[in-house]
Amino acid sequence: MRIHTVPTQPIAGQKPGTSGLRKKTPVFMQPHYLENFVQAIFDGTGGAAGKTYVLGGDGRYFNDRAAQVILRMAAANGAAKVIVGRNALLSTPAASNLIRQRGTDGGIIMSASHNPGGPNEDFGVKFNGPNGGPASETVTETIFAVTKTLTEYRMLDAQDVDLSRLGSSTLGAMAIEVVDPVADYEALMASLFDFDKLRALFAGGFRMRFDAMHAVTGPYAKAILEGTLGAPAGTVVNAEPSPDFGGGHPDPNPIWAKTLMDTMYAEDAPDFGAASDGDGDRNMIVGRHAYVTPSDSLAVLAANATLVPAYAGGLKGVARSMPTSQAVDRVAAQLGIACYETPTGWKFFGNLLDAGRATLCGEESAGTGSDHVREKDGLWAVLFWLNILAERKAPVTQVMADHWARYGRNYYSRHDYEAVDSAAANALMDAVRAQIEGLPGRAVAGLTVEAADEFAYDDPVDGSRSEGQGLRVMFEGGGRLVLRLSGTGTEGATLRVYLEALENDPERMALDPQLALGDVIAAAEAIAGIKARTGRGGPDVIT
Ligand code: VG1
Ligand code: CO
Repeated sequence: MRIHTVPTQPIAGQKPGTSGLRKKTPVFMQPHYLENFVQAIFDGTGGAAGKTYVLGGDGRYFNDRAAQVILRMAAANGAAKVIVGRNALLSTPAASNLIRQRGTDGGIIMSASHNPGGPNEDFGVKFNGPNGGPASETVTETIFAVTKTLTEYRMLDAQDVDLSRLGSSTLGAMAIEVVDPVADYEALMASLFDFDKLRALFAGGFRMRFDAMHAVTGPYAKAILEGTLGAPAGTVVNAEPSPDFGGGHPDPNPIWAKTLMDTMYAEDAPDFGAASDGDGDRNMIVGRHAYVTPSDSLAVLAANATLVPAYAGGLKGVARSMPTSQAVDRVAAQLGIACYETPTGWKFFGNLLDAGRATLCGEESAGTGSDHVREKDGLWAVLFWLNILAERKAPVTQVMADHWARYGRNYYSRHDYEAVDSAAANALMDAVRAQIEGLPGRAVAGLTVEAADEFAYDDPVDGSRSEGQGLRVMFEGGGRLVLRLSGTGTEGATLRVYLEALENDPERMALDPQLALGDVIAAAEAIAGIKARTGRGGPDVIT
């Protein structure tokens, strides 16, 4: 088998966003596109020689082909070994776990997460470091810098590797081990949660629906919920991963998981509903007639953590991304533990988890996780909730009502304006940025601005600073408006408007969130002129 050195040229725009490099699939399939980026990953991290990696993806269109290319390139770059999920499948949290369990030098995850998949949809590649977490900003910037000067990449001349069979083989001088994608992950879950209690819960007639959205979590959820825990067959729906996610949008929110919402709000709704995204790191939690916002979910997990074996000794601290609601802050305050506020994206939690400063982390975008891996973890969050429900023997509505009665309620919603003209979106952000300094003290739509700034984060562990992480306006009384542009989209710009209002009146805990947020929504419009600047009548997605 020969190693070719293939001449190439830098390709513009290979700058990873919030979570890896994401582009339209045809862009990724262009000659040299994937190859350039993979070579930049190797070169930007000290070379692949002698290293061991984990490789897997969410099964979207081009996953299988990209895996073969990455394996041939790893071999040509002198990697010692690659551990691959069968059929090149691994959920993001399972990949993170394998990197850690096997002590590898990192891993490459092929996924565009919640973005749709298919020949004309999205593809993505992400590099995770030896701690199992997404590469830090510094590493990401180094990789990007390499893409701008690359002149060649290395490729082994070889046949495809059979990834459908478990076991060891070689590719040139490199070892390949094809592993069951579920086994190690399931063992990890069994070590964290009380599986006997969960089995007893299902044996007692507890009814659940898990919507895998035709994405990678299907096999995991089937094996664990229906297999090990004895939930009835049919509990997990849309469980077969498909290259285009059944033509859907594998984003677990009330819009894209509408069929699950309909089921959970029907007369004969099951006790508990959940969904996960393309690569299995996000989760949606719905009780019978009760959607739980991701921000509230994080707060509930923190408040009830000691009911779960893995966290029975208490939490070291919690962390949330800046736009995530402050519900978890109130829990942390009562528990007397630290609460960190980080920029959007899981890469910012890695240092806090590694340093033992935080145990639980979460994002408003339906990501929750803990120090068991270095990624957010959809099915883990679902099992966490089940463990809490099994202990408390109360429905989700009751758990939420108790929570709000004790901590108050942070009404919360995110309004997304998708595929907006990039220039218009940037102009909107510039216009708000220009007002920031003058906002404090001003009255807007019946609210008074207490403070306003552009969020910057100083990492308390390595001292690095990340600027330009979102514009925020804090109102008197605990309300908040945050504006930022998405870093995961592949078409135009996506404007995210995050809205929060704090309610402490026990009589006002069951309002429609959009109504409870009326003033903040009006203030957002008054400050940012969203309708006029985007040319849209309203948001495309409301979570
Ligand atoms: C979005 C979410 C962010 C999340 C990121 C990756 O980023 O807002 O919270 O970490 O996706 O999630 P952005 O830049 O589009 O707002 V996933 O499940 O795509 O790995
Ligand atoms: Co994801």
